[in-house]
Amino acid sequence: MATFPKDFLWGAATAAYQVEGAADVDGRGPSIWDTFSHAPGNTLNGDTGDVACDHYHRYPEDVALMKEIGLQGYRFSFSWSRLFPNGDLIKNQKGFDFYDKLINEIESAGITPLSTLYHWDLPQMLQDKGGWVNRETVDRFGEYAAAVAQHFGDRIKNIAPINEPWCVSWLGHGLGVHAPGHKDRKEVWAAAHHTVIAHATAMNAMRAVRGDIKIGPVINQANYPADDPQDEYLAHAADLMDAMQNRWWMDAFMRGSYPKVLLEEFGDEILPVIKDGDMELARSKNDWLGINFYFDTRIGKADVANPVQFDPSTVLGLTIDSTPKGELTDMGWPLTPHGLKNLMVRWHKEYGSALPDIYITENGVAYPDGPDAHGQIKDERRIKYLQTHLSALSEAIAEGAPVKGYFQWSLLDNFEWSLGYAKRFGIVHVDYATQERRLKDSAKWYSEVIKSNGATI
Ligand code: GBH
Repeated sequence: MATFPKDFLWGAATAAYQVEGAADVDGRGPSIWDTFSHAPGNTLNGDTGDVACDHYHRYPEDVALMKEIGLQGYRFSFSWSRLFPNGDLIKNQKGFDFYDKLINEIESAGITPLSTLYHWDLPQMLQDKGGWVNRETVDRFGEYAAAVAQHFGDRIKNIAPINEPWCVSWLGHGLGVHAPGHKDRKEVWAAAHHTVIAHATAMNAMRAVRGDIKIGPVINQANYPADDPQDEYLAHAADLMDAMQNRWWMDAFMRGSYPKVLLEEFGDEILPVIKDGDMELARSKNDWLGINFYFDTRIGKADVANPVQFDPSTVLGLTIDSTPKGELTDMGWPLTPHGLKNLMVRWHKEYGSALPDIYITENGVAYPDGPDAHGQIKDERRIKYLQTHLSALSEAIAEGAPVKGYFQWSLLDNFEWSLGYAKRFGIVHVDYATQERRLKDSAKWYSEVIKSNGATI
């Protein structure tokens, strides 16, 4: 039976561009995702976040749903260009009004808000000056962070500066599947380093404003098991993949260094973007650590018929096969719940008492299930996914991993980036034609989990 600590925090998460809509309403400025999704060929069916779940107008109903489910925590992100349309310090008052109302609604429902400053929607004006490849963006981000802490810090006590900096760097600048859609490994290293420095800069800026905000990074992590660990090429490929996705961020934040294997192989590309003093700045005493987990990626020999389409290993110059095996989700991702346990146990062993409290800030799955003739949404496979991952998590906790909370991704079906509205991660179904919300069976199941603090898993 699964057991969780007494004060474990049960929540769900969303992100601004994926749910808010109202892209052109009340003075919001354009972000790189507006530009990217509106350019032909970048998203499935040309979908954009213009309307999304219209959460900007429907937030009272959405907070009521959170309350009905019994969520204790809610992780959302601020849209930078709704608060500061140009990415400078000229405020958009109506943007501040929106988040004031949202936060007050969340708090009156008795729910703890946890917020992200940057979930991929850079103000377009900053992209026009080079975006995350330009070091100046770090300074703008620090100013933005301080302004948010100043205004919302009396009510928001948990802030993650950047969501999944790996995705910002690799998917945005290496694979080109996310905004700004570039494919250039040199840009990847610059963005990867600048997001590390931006994290620390934002942390220091917020702490200078208020001492009572708890700050942590949110890192997407995965294991990269080699099919044959004795095979030198595969073992090396697995090591590189682990270094670029997990250790780049963990080493930077925990130790103030980058993985040796990356510096050895790509030092001529990486070192030019690192300035004196950067690595001391990078090593930041985080109050907590957010980890997003979806699945592990196997590392195999490349001589197969169906290599996966968007493979980050190619950006490193590797030729491997990582075609997932076994049952797949609607994203084509494998089911690897034990991977979540492995990661937690790994960090616990590696860092011991230096490891801050961990929150699983995202975990969830896409399946297409919609309402049947009676309006019921029987998403049994999602329940199974959540159940197996939460069981794995409880095993890690039993082994001593300091995991203090879990945020399911996502509260609502929403704009799944390049895949638009085709993929549904919600425990609440959204009918995009009518904007009608309906609890899926998984939401009802999750309610019971929360009520029993995990005993019904
Ligand atoms: C999260 O990203 C996002 O934070 C969230 O906004 C999003 O809606 C959610 O997941 C669901 O996708 O296949 O080569 O890209 C998760 C991103 C997905 C990034 C798996 C790494 C594997 C490597 N991660 N991906 S690749």
